[in-house]
Amino acid sequence: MTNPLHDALFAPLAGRSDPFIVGPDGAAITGAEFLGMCARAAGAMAAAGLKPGDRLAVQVAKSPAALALYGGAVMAGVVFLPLNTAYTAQEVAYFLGNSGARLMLADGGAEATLAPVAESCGARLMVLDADGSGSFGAAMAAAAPMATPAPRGADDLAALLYTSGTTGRSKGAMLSQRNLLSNAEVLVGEWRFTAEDVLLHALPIFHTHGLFVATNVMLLAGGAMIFLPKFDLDRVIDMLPQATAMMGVPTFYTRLLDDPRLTRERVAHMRLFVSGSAPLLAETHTTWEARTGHRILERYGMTETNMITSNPYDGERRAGTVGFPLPGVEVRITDPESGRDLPQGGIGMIEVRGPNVFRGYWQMPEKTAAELRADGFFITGDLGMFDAEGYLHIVGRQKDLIIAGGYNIYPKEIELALDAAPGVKESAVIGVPHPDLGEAVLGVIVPEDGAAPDAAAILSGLSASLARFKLPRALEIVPELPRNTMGKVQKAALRERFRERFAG
Ligand code: MCA
Ligand code: AMP
Repeated sequence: MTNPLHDALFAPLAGRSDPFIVGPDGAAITGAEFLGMCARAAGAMAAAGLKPGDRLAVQVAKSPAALALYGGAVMAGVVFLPLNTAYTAQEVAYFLGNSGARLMLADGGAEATLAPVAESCGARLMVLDADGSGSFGAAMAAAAPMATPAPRGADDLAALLYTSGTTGRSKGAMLSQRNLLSNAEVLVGEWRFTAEDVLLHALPIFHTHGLFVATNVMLLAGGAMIFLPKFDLDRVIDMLPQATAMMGVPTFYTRLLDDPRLTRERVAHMRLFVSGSAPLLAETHTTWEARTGHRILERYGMTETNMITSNPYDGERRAGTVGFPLPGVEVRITDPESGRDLPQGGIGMIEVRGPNVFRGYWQMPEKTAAELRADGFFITGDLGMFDAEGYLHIVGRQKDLIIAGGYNIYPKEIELALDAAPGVKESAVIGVPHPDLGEAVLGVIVPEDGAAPDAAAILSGLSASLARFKLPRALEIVPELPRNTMGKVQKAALRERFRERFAG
């Protein structure tokens, strides 16, 4: 037995004396050096007692050393569980408890806060800072590099990525080696990535987009990455002339468009701009083309499915659509009530099947059964339709979800916290248009009789338990929530009423 993900993505680094990762300061790490870092990370994981199949939770700042943890986990056969660095200790406690992770790696600055959380969940806590220091950094330096990767099969788990749910409880999406590798292979081909490419990487590496789509594609293609700690407009503008491709969320593109330094000359040699994770406005697409001469390639994906559809590399990239199903991926549109296939042009539930589709939710068989049909199709919760030329249009979401700057925010979780706040009788949380983030979170609260809730105090109370990006950008106080005859809150009416709340 081999280890397919290691063999396809990481093993080829051994022969590379050219840069694989270039930092913002120009410091380069060759492919072979990066592989060495991965092998030492794998060695340190084994030395810490991790066995194949164990979960490793990681909440560390983006850095080459942090990325090497992913490679190390693949090599050691350990299931990689990356966490948003914005998550609070309370949120982390849920992920550790639910996943049963044996080891958690954190930034030094978070050690004191996370130590009791890790202890109560039975996980060991070690530190890896962005410069490679900390107790795990020391363990990596001391470890014997893992010489032979742990044997793994295509169906073995490579990663556990938590995605929130409509009930407010996060679910761990189990991603196998096959899920990740099949998608990387398809994307390299569809988007024509080669060893000549240099990807400007400014996405976080705790989500599918930055971790798997961007990194796996570059590993498989044998190219290089300019690796920025985060999306920093000045740095991105500076680095664009050295890259051939960039992958981003729509906010990257709107922020760049707002800057006069984005010119046709600056991106003249770029080969490809990819957008995903949230809807790219058709207006952004056309304005980008007018300013730069490039047509952004929009694609569609999900944590549970990796990438599903893509606009074509050759051929028309149609604004406002997410293109065609990727090779090997089946997409059907069904009636949300009956589950029956709809004829072409009908608007319904987007369902997906293929080697890219995950293996279910970690220890949640009922939730898996509710979203993954017996015939293998996954129910995305997105509503869409195919046009006459076969382009998929996403027209809405059946799931109650807000996407702000590419981060998913589930209203239920915030409503539960708001409902528990002093002076609040009930609440509704909605997403409304936002010029920078696409959508932003707005809380609508009904006060208890005679109460005058203090919005600032409520929001500061919420920040103890919820990551900052989930916090409502504003709270609106209303005497009552609009409800239909069944008593269900009419969020569409609220969204309409407050649609200008963050305008311009
Ligand atoms: C930061 N903040 C946010 C967001 N990001 N609030 C709402 N939504 C956000 N996305 C808040 C911070 O908490 C902070 O609040 C303030 O904004 C500024 O923080 P800062 O770190 O400076 O933020 P930024 O640099 O402006 O970040 C915005 C960003 C970033 C560049 C758009 O969010 C980003 O990189 N997003 C990419 C997300 C992504 O990779 N998604 C892929 C998911 P305060 O001022 O109160 O402290 S994978 C996926 O969806 C599927 C699979 C797919 O198809 O790809
Ligand atoms: P996540 O759960 O973080 O993986 O987010 C997946 C969701 O992001 C999908 O179900 C879609 O609602 C949304 N999404 C991803 N790409 C696009 C896109 N190009 N256009 C519209 N929505 C998108």
